[in-house]
Amino acid sequence: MSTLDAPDGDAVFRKGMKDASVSPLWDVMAALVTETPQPRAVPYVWPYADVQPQLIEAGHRITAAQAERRVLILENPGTDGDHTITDALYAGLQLVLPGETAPVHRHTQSALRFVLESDSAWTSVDGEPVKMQPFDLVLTPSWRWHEHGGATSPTIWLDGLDIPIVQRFSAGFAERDGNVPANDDAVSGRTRAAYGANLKPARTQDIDTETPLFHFPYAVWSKSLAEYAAKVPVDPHRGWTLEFTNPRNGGSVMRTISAFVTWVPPGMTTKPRRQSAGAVYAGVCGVGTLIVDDTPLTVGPRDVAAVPSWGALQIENSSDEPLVLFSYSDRACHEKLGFWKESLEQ
Ligand code: GTQ
Repeated sequence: MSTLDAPDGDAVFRKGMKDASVSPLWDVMAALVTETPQPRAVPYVWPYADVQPQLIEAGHRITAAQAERRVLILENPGTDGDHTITDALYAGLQLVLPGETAPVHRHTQSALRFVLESDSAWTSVDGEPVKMQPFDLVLTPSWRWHEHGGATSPTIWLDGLDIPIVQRFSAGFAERDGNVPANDDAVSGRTRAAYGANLKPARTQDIDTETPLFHFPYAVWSKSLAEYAAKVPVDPHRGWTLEFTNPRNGGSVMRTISAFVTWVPPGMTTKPRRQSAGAVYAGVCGVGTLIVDDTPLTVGPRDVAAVPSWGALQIENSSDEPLVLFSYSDRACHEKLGFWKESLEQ
């Protein structure tokens, strides 16, 4: 008599499998190999007016030095407190107060900062400081030493990191000691002078493919985006969207994270667009609605929203001023791994 013929055969078989650390694919096949992405993350918005006071309260309770980074993580309600805003990305709001320095460290994880409030704060990358102005994009690519300081008023930015991706690969390393190698080249403005005008230093071939530019000032990107909007017909699915690029290869701004700015004119609602990448949006100016499948997310300046993989996204600007949004996504990974898909609907 085979095990399956025994009265309790199935239970015995299942216990045997469990004891042998195997499991039947047929129980989970449909959940593992889905016809379309089934993200755990849900469409969601974090209004700045709700989160900013909690961050200021955190400022009364813990110093930047104690916390290492004083950050409130934006936890997607669908991902069960596992510190993700989409299935593969992390987001947080970081506060630096006058007189504080968030101590120098480096890690495998790539980080971007989208500045929400700042007068005079700086971030330094491998010792080179850049001043952070509202709506500037500042990058800390993988394994670069970085610290933050110089605030003269409470300074707040959106942190976007690939923490869940690095975690899934168990590929994370970090160094926290202060043994930062002296970088004699680290003069403020050096990188912009070298790479900021589609030029680069004439010397041996770059072996590093990571972006050398790590500061994309609002004053520069907003001017380009406005001129683009004035000269090119609007894309029905994307509004006017420009991607930040790595000047070394024209690709995504960091290896794992893509970043964009979007302009939607008054009165426009974009046609539904799905993409396999999960995205995070932050409002810059105007007020609009991200409609994700049937969920409306109202986004004004400094509000942050999650648009999970394969959600049908429409961006509606019912106000009478332009709606400008910053976004970042894991599209860079999808493209490199051959995963990326997009569906433009009517
Ligand atoms: O500023 O280096 O939100 O290392 C999470 C991890 C910020 C940072 C975060 C980090 C940082």
